[in-house]
Amino acid sequence: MNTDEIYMDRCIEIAQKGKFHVAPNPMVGCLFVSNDVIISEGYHQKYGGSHAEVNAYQSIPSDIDPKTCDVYVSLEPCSYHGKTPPCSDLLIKIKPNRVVIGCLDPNPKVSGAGIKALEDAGIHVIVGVLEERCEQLNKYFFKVQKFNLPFVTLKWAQTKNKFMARKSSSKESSKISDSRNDSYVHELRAIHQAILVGSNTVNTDDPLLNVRYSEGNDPLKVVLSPNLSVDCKKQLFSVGRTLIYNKTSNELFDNYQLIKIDPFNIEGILSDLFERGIHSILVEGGIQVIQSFLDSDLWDEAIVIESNNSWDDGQIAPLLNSSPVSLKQAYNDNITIYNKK
Ligand code: AOF
Ligand code: ZN
Repeated sequence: MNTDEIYMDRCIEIAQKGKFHVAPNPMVGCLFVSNDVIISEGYHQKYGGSHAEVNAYQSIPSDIDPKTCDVYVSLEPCSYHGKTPPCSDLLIKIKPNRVVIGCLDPNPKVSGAGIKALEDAGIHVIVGVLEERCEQLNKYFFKVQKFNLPFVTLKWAQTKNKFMARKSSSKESSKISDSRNDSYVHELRAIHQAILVGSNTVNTDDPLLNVRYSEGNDPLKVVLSPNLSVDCKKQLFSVGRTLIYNKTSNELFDNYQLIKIDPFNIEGILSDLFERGIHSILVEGGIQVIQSFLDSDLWDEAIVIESNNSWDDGQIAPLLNSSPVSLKQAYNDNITIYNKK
């Protein structure tokens, strides 16, 4: 890595400290560097709170002139008044030596306008340092800004011989993944704004779908139940809020809401969730629901947790025809991540 990349790598690292609190905003990290020394660091900590550039600027020691600094920031500085004022105005006021940017902000309200404002003010700007990693850091945000649809992560566990669930008549335990990976799964729940399952999963497993083994907030719960066969007495309905997508009814209850989608299809459901401000969804099953996302081609990433034990029979997991982008061993499981394309 060259010097600019080393500093950008640090921006990416500190940006991630905001991962449980900034959604649907992006995670952003920023450094002020002078004479090859990091003078201050800042990251976007909380949705609605000040941006990375402001936080970094505010921690510059009083004996340092920010004009002498190079500013590193993982996302193009914003150029419009949102919940906070434009970071490009702050940087123009400081007029640092250079501004080094990881990637463009895909938000149509910014999208190059932040860079233009800095350049028009005579600031030396460099764009595209560790660009792919900076974009990947905010893959949910990029998907939403470009396509007006939420980012969809499919997640399931399968045995070594590819069974994902027991036969419906079976009384045997259906737990597949190593319990030591529960914190990983719960972190996945916490970094998505919604968690989605089908009515069979609710009726059969009676899951809570909340975050218990990780830091972070509980996602909004979403149940697909085209014929309203879901049992609303199950425990997930006793806490938080749940949306039930179905073919026939719109109705509001204390803890859940029925939402009619006609014709009932994944695209209609995702558009409705997007309209409700949901930008990332973790699909946790079961087989039919995951298969319907695969069939409609409306998914972005699949995370498959494969245990090293086998079952005699069961229901076969979906088959993916994408190549894996990463594979890691975690306790007794292998976790493989696939991208749609
Ligand atoms: C930055 N630095 O740290 C972040 C940026 O409503 P606001 O004011 O919080 O603005 C949100 C938008 O600002 C968000 O959609 C994205 O375009 C940009 N995020 N920009 O310069 C930051 N988090
Ligand atoms: Zn900003």
